[in-house]
Amino acid sequence: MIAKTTLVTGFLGSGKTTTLLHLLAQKPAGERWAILVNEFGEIGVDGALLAESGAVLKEIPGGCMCCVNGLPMQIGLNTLLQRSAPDRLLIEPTGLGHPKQILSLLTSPIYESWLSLQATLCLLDARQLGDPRCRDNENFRDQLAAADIIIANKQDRYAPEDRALLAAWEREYGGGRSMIPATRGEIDLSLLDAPRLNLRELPAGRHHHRHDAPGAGLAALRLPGNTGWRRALNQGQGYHASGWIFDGDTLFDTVGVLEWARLAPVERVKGVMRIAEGTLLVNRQGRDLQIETRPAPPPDSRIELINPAPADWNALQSSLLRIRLCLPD
Ligand SMILES: Nc1nc2c(ncn2[C@@H]2O[C@H](COP(=O)(O)OP(=O)(O)OP(=O)(O)O)[C@@H](O)[C@H]2O)c(=O)[nH]1
Ligand SMILES: [Mg+2]
Repeated sequence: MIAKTTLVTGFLGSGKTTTLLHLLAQKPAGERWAILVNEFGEIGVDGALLAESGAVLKEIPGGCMCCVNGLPMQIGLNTLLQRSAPDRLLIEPTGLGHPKQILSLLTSPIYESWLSLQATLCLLDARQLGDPRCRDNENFRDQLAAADIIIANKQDRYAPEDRALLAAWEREYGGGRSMIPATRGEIDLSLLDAPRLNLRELPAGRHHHRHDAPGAGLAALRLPGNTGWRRALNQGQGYHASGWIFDGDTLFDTVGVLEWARLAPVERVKGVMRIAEGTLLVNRQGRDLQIETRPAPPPDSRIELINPAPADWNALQSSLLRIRLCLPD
């Protein structure tokens, strides 16, 4: 069985997971789908969002991107292909990663009899074209350069100037590729069968850290004692992340979590938290905060913050700990 494989790229918060959820909701009964997801942060939240989507899921923990895109990605891919023999495989790499390594992995001869790579779909929030931190980011640019089809997502949020930026980008860099407008990642399933046409050679992504530099790469911190939670820090690609994971018994104050997520002085917040009513999902990109509740409680609570500059993680942690309702014994 050869898995039809689609790489869904796009910068941080552009709507990759939302798009996967939309595609999964259209999965024909009887087909077996698998998802491989890799996040920048060590405390994966996208996996929890995709967990009940009806596909076999494999998460690659965050960490240093040049390392994660190598062996861990390959091991995750092999496990998925061998154990679940999917009809279709969808891959969401981190929004802060460079597409070159994952594309060379997927097109390497060892996978020829396992998967057939279809068009790469790149999610673009056109508002990011007006933000120099995105526009000048090599990974942002190369994700777009490597795409076969660009999904101009979040159309509901565009101002006229964002549309103008998008049109200018398309004129200069589009190269005749399809640009599909979308809201909430609502794209047609047939895009998964579009062929891969863009075979341009990308420059290799630069490594943005040295492995021997203090504090570089992943630094997971297990706190002493039976505290029922732990924190993991990560940095690389010009971004910093801090994530917290709490055991399933820890209950959070709903309003407290919403305020914390709204006010945290960071670019990106993603969380799946246990509240008295079940599960609270929080997802913030810039100032856009989306929330959702589900009646079933999550197996654990996890929340991740990502920012271009380091934030005061300890202060954020103290306020997060204060909004727990039940403290474990
Ligand atoms: N208003 C609006 N919000 C959207 C749209 N698509 C996605 N979002 C929201 O944007 C936020 C980020 O979406 P995700 O799907 O998590 O983005 P992502 O690219 O997977 O993010 P990372 O994995 O962190 O890079 C979420 O709060 C989504 O609900 C859209 O079309 N319009
Ligand atoms: Mg995602």
